[in-house]
Amino acid sequence: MNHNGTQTSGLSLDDAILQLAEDGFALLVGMCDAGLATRLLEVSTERSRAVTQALGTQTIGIGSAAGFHEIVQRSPGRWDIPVSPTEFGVEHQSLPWWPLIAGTLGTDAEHAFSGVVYSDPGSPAQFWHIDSPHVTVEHQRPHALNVMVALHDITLAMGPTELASGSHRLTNHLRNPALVSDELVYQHETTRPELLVAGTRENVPKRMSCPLTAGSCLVFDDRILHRGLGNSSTSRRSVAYFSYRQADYCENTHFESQRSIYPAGG
Ligand SMILES: O=C(O)CCC(=O)C(=O)O
Repeated sequence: MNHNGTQTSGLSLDDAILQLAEDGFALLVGMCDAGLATRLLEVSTERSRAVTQALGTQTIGIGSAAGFHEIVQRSPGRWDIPVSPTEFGVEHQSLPWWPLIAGTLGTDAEHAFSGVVYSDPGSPAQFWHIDSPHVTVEHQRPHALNVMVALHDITLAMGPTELASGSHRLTNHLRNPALVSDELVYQHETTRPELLVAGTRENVPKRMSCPLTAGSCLVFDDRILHRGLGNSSTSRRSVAYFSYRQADYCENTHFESQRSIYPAGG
């Protein structure tokens, strides 16, 4: 995976586990068959239709605390709609990426969140961010992993997810006093790969993004610096996500809303 848009070919499970530890992400080309990708897209499209209809003219800000249980605007024009595995009609331990999750987080890893993130045509790139902070000064194996599934072919113009390779080792605010945990987790304009190595001799982590074919998956460590790129195409860009955590990890910075789009008792 690189700036020129070349996808890595299939990886063995052992190689994917190693790459995830080393680079903080693994690209699994063609991981989902067409039937699974179609099902995830159909459920996502119908859920998004129902939720945006129920949202109606209610205002919604940016970020999970300003959103609703059913929908969060992650950045302007980028929508996150939770959908459970049951609602998707899947059993999460039977999904094709489960061996990689179990091999990294342990066989007792738990499903944390799932849903769809889609970006509207014309939506801008996000600010760089991580999904959860490091919890110890020493580098540990991941406590949470995200799987992003391309629900259709995603061109560079549609804005795939961009990652800063290896940055999961550099986002530790407990180790680097120049980093502010909240500014890493809650998209902040000054957060970018260069910040992680400012004042050190370390190389700036390389920015990685590539077009994705339908059913391909990007699996990444929750602590890696990443962002959704802008959508300069004329089509919606949709990815399903499945997030997993170690059995004893329960911090939640993903969904902090206290309200529903549906009227109480409705
Ligand atoms: O849309 C994407 O590609 C990534 C979204 C994301 O990282 C987020 O909303 O936190």
